[in-house]
Amino acid sequence: FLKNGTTVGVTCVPFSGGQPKGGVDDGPVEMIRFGILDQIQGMGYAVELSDNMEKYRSMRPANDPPVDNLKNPRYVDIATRRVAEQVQAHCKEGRIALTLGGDHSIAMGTLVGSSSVYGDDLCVIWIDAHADINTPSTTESGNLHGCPLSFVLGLSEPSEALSNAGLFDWIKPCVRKDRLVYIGLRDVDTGEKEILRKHGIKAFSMHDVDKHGIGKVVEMALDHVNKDRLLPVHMSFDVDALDPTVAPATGTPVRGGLTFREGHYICEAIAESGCLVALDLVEVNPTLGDPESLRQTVAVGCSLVRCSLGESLL
Ligand code: Z70
Ligand code: MN
Ligand code: MN
Ligand code: MN
Repeated sequence: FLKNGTTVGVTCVPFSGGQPKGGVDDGPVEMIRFGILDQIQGMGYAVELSDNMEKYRSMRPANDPPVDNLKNPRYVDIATRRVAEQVQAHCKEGRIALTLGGDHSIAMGTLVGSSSVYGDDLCVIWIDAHADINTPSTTESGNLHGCPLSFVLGLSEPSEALSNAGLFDWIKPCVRKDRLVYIGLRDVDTGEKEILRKHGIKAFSMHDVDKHGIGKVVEMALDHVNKDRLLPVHMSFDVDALDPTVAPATGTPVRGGLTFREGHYICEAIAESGCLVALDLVEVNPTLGDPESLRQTVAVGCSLVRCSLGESLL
């Protein structure tokens, strides 16, 4: 696992348009304030930061009514398109693309960006309490952070309304459904369960973590998408995968999540595989809860990033 000579390409996305709660747009700046960039450099990596993160805030259109029940569709479209460009630029240069969110809708952009460079080989490991695979027709909330995977997998034909508005037409199916695997699920919508079943998408829920232990689950997850450990891996880590006692400052905490060690174990095992090419760390919301919850959640987010980059490997 070579750190010297490897560059981490960091994209900060202060964006909350994929869900209703403000504050998640302050996730990146809080992680930077906590020292994440210096910490990565201290591990022996070079750090290259995408320019002008504040531009994301100014991209919100003045008028953005729902399309097909989807909320803030124009804002999510334009912001995630920029994320895709920034992540693509890092991957093209052979950097590990680290994206700090922001809500999970930004993964539409990160996955379009990484897959544009790694193509069909790309494996996606999605760590989350939620499946985030609603289509524009199955979503009940209309929040796009619950939908990114359906777009990149190409699970639904673009509706007439979305096509007419010219939205998300730049997202082509770019992730293979047999190269996607979940860990941590425990709050999956009925429509999403049908989608997972219909498409045979592999998911390890908290039940599986209890049953097999995290070591076995991560091994089975990697075996499913990346048997020989030779393919590039994009890990998308939603902090709400962790138990709310571990990561309280997030928009939709769900009880019964990953422990501190289980979350870190996943990151360490991915680092150990040597396959990581892209990492998203999303849904840290520093405005939810008391100052100690905030500090704890930001700290754990930074710690997961460092472990994914190999900090705890001897
Ligand atoms: C629900 C929806 C979701 C995160 C909530 C919830 C999705 N399935 N994702 N919090 N991070 O609205 O589609
Ligand atoms: Mn999520
Ligand atoms: Mn989630
Ligand atoms: Mn368009």
